[in-house]
Amino acid sequence: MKFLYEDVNWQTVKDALCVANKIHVIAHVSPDSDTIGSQIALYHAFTSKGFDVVMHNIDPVPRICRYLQGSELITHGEDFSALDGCDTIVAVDAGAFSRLGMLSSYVEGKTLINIDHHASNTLYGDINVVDARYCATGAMVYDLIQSYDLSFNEAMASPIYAAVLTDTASFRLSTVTADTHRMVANLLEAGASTEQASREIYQNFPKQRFDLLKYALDSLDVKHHGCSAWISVPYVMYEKTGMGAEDSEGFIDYARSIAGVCVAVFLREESPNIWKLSLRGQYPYDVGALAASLGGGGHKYASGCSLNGSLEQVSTQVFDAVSVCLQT
Ligand SMILES: [Mn+2]
Repeated sequence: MKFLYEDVNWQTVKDALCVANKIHVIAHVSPDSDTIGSQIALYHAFTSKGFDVVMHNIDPVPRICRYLQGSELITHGEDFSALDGCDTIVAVDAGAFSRLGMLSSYVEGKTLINIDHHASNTLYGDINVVDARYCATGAMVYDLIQSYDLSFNEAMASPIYAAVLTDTASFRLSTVTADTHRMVANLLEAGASTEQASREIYQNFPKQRFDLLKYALDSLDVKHHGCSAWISVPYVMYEKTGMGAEDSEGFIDYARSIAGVCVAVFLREESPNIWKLSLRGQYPYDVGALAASLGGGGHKYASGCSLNGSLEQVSTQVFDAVSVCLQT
């Protein structure tokens, strides 16, 4: 095996990168390990090709990614002025332009390359390589790096491993194939650190995260005769515990793991009356379509969107949408 997917055409991307003066690799807002891992792996690959590369995001690198070599080089914030010389932007794991958090004026006159595995991707780039067969954007980066005939080193392998590990919920999702495991074998041979990944990603939580989890589990409720499970955490709890969005990562898995549940719902109040809805579906229930009906997007069995209102208002709205989903 070489490529995960042989039929993906990386040539247009490579042609654009070849003529680039300076490349800006950007991750999505509220970054996760897939977007950051992809960003860092590309950074190392591009630098080894002799390209001039910078990494800049709107939001800071989450705690669980800070062990990755190169994460310290990622700058963040709304000020893009330091990126003046960049003429090519590579966006990783962002399903829509708005997910990058950058102004369209910044992009004007530059070549925007969109590399992503969300089925709902809006193809906002000048060049789009979007393929929902991939279990993670990190796996796409794996194929792109291979197309350069570069050999993987630890600096490239570890971030891709972290991306794939987390986006497959530790290799538990249906997106995982035999080739996924062959890729992981290659990454381990290249020096990807699995022990450090386990420790930093799954065994390094602040105690306050469990205060938040206790609250979340207290809110756990089943509806639709046991077919849907719900967890919600209001903004005030994030304030009280000092925790952020990344600290409730994985809470939805408790809802999903209940026997008989087909749709899991997690409502997180991002700021007063602004709720981030996360959804997980079980075959054949398409929560990607469900999220799209509420103005969001994502994958078939993992998706999300933003909703405004009180918990009661958004819950009613989501309840109705889940009812439709369960009937189809
Ligand atoms: Mn992803």
